[in-house]
Amino acid sequence: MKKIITYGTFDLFHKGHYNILKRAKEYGDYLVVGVTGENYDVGRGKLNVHDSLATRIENVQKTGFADEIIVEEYLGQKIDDIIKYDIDSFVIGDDWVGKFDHLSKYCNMVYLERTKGISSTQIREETFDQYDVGIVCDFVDDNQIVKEAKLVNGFEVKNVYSDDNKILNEFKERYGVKNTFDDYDAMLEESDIIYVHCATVERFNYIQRALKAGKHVLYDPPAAFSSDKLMKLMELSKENNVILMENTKMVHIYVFNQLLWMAQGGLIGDILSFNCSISKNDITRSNLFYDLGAIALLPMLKIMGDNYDHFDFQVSKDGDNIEFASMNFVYPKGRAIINVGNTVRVDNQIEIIGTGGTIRMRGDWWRSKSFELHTPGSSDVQLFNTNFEGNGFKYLIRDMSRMLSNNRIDSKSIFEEESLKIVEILEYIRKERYNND
Ligand code: C2G
Repeated sequence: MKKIITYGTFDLFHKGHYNILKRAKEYGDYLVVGVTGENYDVGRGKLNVHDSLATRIENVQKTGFADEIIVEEYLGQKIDDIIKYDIDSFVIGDDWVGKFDHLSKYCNMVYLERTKGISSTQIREETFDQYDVGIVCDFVDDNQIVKEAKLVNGFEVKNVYSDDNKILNEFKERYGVKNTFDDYDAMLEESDIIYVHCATVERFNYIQRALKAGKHVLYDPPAAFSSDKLMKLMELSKENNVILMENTKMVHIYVFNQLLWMAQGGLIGDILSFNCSISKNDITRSNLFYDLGAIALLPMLKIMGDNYDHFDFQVSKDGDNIEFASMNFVYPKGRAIINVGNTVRVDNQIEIIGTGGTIRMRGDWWRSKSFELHTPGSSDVQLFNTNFEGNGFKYLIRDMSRMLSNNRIDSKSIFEEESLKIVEILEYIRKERYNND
């Protein structure tokens, strides 16, 4: 009996998929079809898959060509499958030609001609709503959203606004964005979603105008220096029935949810200490302390909650610039220390010490792919990780895209209470600092 295997995502099942399965079956006597699992797709950066795994399997099954359907769950599984199912030939479309030649050590490799004129990508473009994103930006670096948005169904960063023409030209050249605007209202008209990615003091105004124009907004936190202003923006988003979402990539990355699960689920016992450090040396960005502080306070509030008894802080300044700040939160049963360095460098790290273990996230933890779990009495360090390229922006956009397709503006991806608390803390520091000046 000649056994054949083929693989695919089989999203939005179409004639091309049908044809390849038919020909794969005709190639032998017994056909095994591997359908990609959701984690596997996410890991290989394919975030635009629409149908659930169950639907995709069902569609393959309905063709009647598959004798056995399996789920492809990890990189390298193809080799294990060929051996396990005693496969004679591996069949796949010629869009993959040459890519699987290394498998010819294990079985016969067959690339069949792809059906022309149809693809899942094309169906997605025709079927789903398209969202044009416009960026408000006053610096050219750090705009990975342009690349990452392309990986999510229907999202494209098409427009950029700045009041500085030099920035507009450089931006267009570097990221290949279609339209540049020096008139914000004109960009609002041409965009469905606005990403406010500019100096802290300017954000409130741009966000407010976008919400009033009925546009969805993504913004770098903090949106403002006062919780009253943030509340006003939240109300405005509800009145206009549009999304107001913070750019906090971390909470959209899979590995952070694993960490939360462990910490909140008591898997490291009672939490005694939460330490978080963040630094970035960029004197060109004024108020960087508030931006970094906002990023660092979110994991603290998520893990420790907001029921601290009191907090205090110390800042070290160079002129108007906060070069280093240390915030100290005393909780009923533990303590959290947040160190933020601007021109003073601190090692980026999160360390959570519990009665039953310690969790450590090293390096740029806000876009981290891994964390370590140290358990008392064991010299083994368990590593939890996830694989992705880029800085994780695509996961945030994917969550936003889900909210849009489910017609929800009040998703669990939006952390209103935490955002307000963070602005309150930063506002307090800002006021105290000025009072003491
Ligand atoms: N295909 C085809 N004609 C098309 C479109 C797709 O013959 N017009 C074939 C592909 O060549 C592939 C199969 O249909 O053999 C499944 O395609 P996808 O669902 O796009 O799968 P893909 O994401 O390419 O995954 O491990 C996963 C596999 O490597 C392939």
